[in-house]
Formats: sequence, C-alpha cells, structure tokens
Amino acid sequence: NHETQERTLAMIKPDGLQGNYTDQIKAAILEAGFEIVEESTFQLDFEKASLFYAEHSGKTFFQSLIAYITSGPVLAMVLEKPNAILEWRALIGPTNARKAKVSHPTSIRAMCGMDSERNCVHGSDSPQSARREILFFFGDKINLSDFEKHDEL
Ligand code: DGI
Repeated sequence: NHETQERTLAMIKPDGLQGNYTDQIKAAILEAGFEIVEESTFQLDFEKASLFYAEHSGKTFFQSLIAYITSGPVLAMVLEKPNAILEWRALIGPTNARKAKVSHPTSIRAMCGMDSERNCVHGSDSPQSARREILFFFGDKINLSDFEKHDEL
C-alpha cells in the first residue's frame, strides 16, 4: 500500500454504547476499510470532558453537552486508513442526527443518533484535532515517533 496512512479519533458516545450500537458501528468501520489501531472505554468526568470539548466552552449548549458525554462510558478508538479524518466524518454524517436521517440516511448518526447533541459518535475534524484527541485518550500508549511515521496526523 503506497498511500499515506492517516489516523483519526473516533468515539462512541454514551447513547451509542447504551443503545447497543457498538457492534453495528464497528462493522461499518471495518467494512469501510479502517483498521482499529487502539480502542478503550473511558468514563469521562466533568474536568476531562470540559478539556475534550474546550473549544465549545462558550456555547449555550456546553453544560448540556458535558452532562451528556459524562452520563456513561464512551468507547474511544484510533482508526487508520488513507484520508481517515475526512472519510470517518463522511461515514458518521452531519452533527444533527435528526437532519442526518433525512439527508444522509445511511450514515452512522442517522442509524443511532437522536438530535444535534445526542448524535452517538464523534470524529476529529482536522489533523490538528486528531492529534490532540488521540493524545488525549491514548497519550500514555502512543509513542511520539508514531506521529512522524504518519505525515498527516
Ligand atoms: O464535530 P461535530 O461533533 O459534528 O460537531 P461540533 O464540533 O460542532 O459539536 C460538538 C458536539 O457538540 C456535537 O457532537 C454535539 C454538540 N452540539 C453541537 N451543536 C449543538 C450541540 N449540542 C446542542 N445541544 N445543540 C447544538 O446546536
């Protein structure tokens, strides 16, 4: 494979885990040709969740978002394939799952999400956020030289 591999951070949110969508989501991930390089479940607390979503700290929905993301465990995964960041965003669909059901009916958020907040999955939106979010969850496991091997990460 001569194409440059790229890594992204995927997360199954509490509603996705509680609704037993994990197997379906993983099947979609593997069918789309991603490799799951790392995976682990985490229970985020208020402080960790606020750090993860720091860019949204000024938004009206911030408190609600933090309450939701800390309401149960999440499953974080590092996914790898060429163009992983954009391809995972395409597979999950738009932020608002209610709209996704209409405009992107085969997307993961259409399958398991509820609305603009409870949208069952997360995906990094840029190489910078992929790097930050992978280090956030797996910083203790991932050697910094891994990043150098993967240009786009
Ligand atoms: O990158 P995304 O997850 O697609 O979307 P984002 O980075 O704009 O927002 C991060 C999360 O914040 C999103 O997955 C759910 C929540 N959120 C975004 N917009 C709204 C929202 N929650 C509520 N309640 N209302 C919103 O308008």
